[in-house]
Amino acid sequence: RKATSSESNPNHDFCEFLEELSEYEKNVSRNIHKYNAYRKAASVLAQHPTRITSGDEAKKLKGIGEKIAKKIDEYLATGKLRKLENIHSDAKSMAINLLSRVSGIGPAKAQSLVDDGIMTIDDLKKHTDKLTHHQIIGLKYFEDFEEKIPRSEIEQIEQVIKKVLYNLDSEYEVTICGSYRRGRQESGDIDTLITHRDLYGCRIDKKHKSNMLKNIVKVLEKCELVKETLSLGETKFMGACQLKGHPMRRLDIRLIPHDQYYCAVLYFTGSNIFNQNMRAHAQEHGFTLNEYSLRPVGITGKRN
Ligand code: DCP
Ligand code: MG
Ligand code: MN
Repeated sequence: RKATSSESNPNHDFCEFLEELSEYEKNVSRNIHKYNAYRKAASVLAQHPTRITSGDEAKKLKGIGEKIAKKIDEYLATGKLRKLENIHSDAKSMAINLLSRVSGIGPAKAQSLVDDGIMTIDDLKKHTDKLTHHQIIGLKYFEDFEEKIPRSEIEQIEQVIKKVLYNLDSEYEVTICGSYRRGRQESGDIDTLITHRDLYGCRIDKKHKSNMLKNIVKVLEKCELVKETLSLGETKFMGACQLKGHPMRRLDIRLIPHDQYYCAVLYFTGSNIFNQNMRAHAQEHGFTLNEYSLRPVGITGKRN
């Protein structure tokens, strides 16, 4: 699970309810401001070295205001939150949360399915006519995709991808980013970045580029690593891969121009909150940082 819910975090129970509230705001209320506020508070508490013993103490931390402080007091006094209790008893919001866990189903789609009376995964299996190809595959491997991927398995997959690609062309470069590159023992998916020396910003010949990722996917299918395609464009592949005897795993591949590669590696390594902080830090020094480049403010970055 998330770093904030780890046992070594003395405030993990607060973090857990804040994360649950943030998921509720994102998926049910669709209030992105509250979602961000709860996530920020959870991240601040996760980094706090000692157990918080009152709302007032929590309020001294940056990112925790009156409302969250009150929730901490309520939780400390009663061991639960009325708001969460109400959420739990709300079957519709439960169903939206459940259906949003299917790869390809976002909160709006989940809402419309629930409005049509679809409340469970089994219901959904009877209504695949309402789903896109991505969503159908997400449903087919619902249980597999929920399982975390052990680091050792990603290491094996990394070896396969590197062997196959370097064999195809020694000028490819491959980096697995995301939580794996942050050193986590388990990951939700495999975030693969690939570049090639010929793939250089605006100079890239369009035809060459448009076939490159499709060819990569083709060879990864041929070696029986890639088993499903959710979506495939010129620069982005979303799909599923599987090692013999293991669950199906979510695999993302992005093809990146060589001159943008290291900013992309940085961005796709995350975490999300680290990226936000790093962008703010760059801004304070008069730079704009994004997934394409790091530049003095006022000069645009994306070129292709
Ligand atoms: N990212 C980001 N902002 C987003 C989406 C992604 O900054 N809105 C970056 C940071 C993430 C990275 O991309 O760490 C990969 O995204 P994932 O959703 O795959 O997240 P993680 O790899 O960090 O976690 P998980 O183990 O759940 O895949
Ligand atoms: Mg990931
Ligand atoms: Mn990912």
